[in-house]
Amino acid sequence: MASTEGMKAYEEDNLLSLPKQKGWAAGYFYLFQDFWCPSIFIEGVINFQKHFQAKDSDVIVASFPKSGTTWLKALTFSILNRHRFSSSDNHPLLTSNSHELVPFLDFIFHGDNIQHKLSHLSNTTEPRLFSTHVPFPSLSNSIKDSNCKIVYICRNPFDTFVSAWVFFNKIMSDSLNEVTIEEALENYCKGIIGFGPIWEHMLGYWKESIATPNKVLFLKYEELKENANFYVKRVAEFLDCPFTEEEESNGVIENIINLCSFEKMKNLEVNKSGTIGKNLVKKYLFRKGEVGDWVNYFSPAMIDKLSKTMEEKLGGSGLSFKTCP
Ligand code: PAP
Repeated sequence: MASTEGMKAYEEDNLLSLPKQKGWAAGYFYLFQDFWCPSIFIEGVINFQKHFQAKDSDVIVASFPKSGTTWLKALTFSILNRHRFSSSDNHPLLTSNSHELVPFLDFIFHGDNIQHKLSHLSNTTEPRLFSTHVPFPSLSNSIKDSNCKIVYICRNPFDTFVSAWVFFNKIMSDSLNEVTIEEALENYCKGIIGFGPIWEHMLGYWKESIATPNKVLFLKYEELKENANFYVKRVAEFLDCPFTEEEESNGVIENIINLCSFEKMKNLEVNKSGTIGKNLVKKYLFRKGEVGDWVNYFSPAMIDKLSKTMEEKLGGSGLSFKTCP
């Protein structure tokens, strides 16, 4: 890396001395501010914390990886921008992946030209919509201190694990030795996964959503699947742009749900080929989009291991997930 501002921060903070673990795909995870940060994100995360100035009107989609980020980005974008774009024609989601429309704060400050990026962001039309995989305590102070809103999505750790294992092991790292599912689960239960431990990630936002319900809306992938209509309305109310009765009777909510549905998004030409950035193959963001697919991957011993870990980590928190088929 050249002498970028990020690199200076990298040296200042002496990250190289942090504990590190081999990642599931290429690269390492560094134990940074109590979470395992993938090496490719370190510079971006430091710059995000250092430079990003949130505005009160900002909306942040936050998630643990493989929990439904692509879907929630699409839904939130469509809800916020429904007066600019109808759900049927010329909608940006028909020609762009939701990750292209809702950038990751953890990644946009990677590399040089930070000042240029900051000035571009400050001129972006409001409300600005961003996303992050960073745990709540590590968000930039301006996000915590401003009136901006955070919509968080989590998912049953069983399904999140399978989604991540397939994605990182089979898809992202074709050229590397495969990590077995048992080995991957071992690491996952120890918290070792990008942005993990998953329990701390979920609990950080969960507690914040209870303490400041106007600031953080906590959603579950399973509940969104089960009752999309209810939660799309909930998100709109939370973002202070509730649907009118007229919109409801004109089918605006259903149109948004259909536009953002797994089948619709997976089958759009824009999502069938190409990459986001250099490496993220768009079609791999859409695998099965189901609840409970983990039963096809877990042995009884693995179920036992993850169930016990979840009981230990989440027990008493009020946050729970189904741990039997
Ligand atoms: P990311 O962290 O790489 O952005 P993310 O979008 O959070 O991934 O999660 C991907 C999961 O969401 C995949 O789940 P699966 O592996 O169990 O299939 C993906 O299929 C699913 N997904 C993507 N788009 C949608 C959608 N529109 N509706 C429901 N699920 C979706």
